[in-house]
Amino acid sequence: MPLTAQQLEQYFTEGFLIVPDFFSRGELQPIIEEVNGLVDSLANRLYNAGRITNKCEGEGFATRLARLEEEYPGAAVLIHIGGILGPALAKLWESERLLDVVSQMLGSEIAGHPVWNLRSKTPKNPLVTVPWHQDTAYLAEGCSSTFQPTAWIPLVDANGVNGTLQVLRGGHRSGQVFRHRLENKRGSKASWYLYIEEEDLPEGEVVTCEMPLGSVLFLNQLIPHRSTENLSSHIRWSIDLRWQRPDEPSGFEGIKDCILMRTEKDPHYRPDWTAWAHQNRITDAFVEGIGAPKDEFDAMVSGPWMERWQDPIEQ
Ligand SMILES: O=C(O)CCC(=O)C(=O)O
Repeated sequence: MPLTAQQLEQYFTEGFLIVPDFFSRGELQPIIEEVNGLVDSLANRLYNAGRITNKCEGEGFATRLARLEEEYPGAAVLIHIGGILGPALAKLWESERLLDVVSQMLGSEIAGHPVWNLRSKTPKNPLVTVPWHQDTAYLAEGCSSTFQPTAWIPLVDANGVNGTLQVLRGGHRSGQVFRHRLENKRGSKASWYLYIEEEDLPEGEVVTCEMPLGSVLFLNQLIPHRSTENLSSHIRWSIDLRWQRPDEPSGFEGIKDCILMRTEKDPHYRPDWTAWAHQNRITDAFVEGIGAPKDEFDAMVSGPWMERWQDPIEQ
């Protein structure tokens, strides 16, 4: 199901594109089961370590992690930073369906970018409400002109109530990286997110992306976007995946490499996920220097953007 010329044009001019019914529920089900396995494993590890007394086994995909979060604040962040790519998600990432669309954007040579996320947006949890940012700001300076399309894929119906994405229509067009600040400097919020002040955002219409299960939102690396608060009583699960041309700067050099996914040199080429899928970009790379988590249940995140956006005035 390639994009139409009109969809591609919309993606390039507006910086985003919503494609409804891109995946069937059945195609996403193996990922949902994989996520259930991750949550179960976390519950068991927290229980065995004496951090929780209730594994919340009676709850399902939509609620279990939220109950665990009540037992152990930070559980949702631990799922986010778990970092191990499961086989079902790897299969989706390298699927013909996605790569055919990405090749319409990037051409024949395609690599997966090391920044991917499984997001468990638990209800009324400010630590999973992501403020206005451009994805490129989280990478090293100098790679903002590397074209890095993202696919944001909800694993539930995502909407204005449970905290879907909002994008600033056409906000990528100037090619500029706007000034970002570290949110953990903004009072008491112990988050690792970057944010753009409203006054630093370009003019543009804010679009709230209504995303029924099965739809995919394609984003440009420069489009300002955010996710709103989850006001519902269930978890808004989603994944975000990124690609680029393999020979361009990734902004993640020295931390984790891109993984080649498609090349015209070998039409039968398939990525070998063995080592890559087990290299956790968040924890492994920061064991030295920037500050590794103190123990496996420490829910703090570090990354290269923390250095990049230090504000000298606030030191
Ligand atoms: O899923 C979310 O809540 C935020 C996603 C996001 O901002 C991103 O993928 O860059």
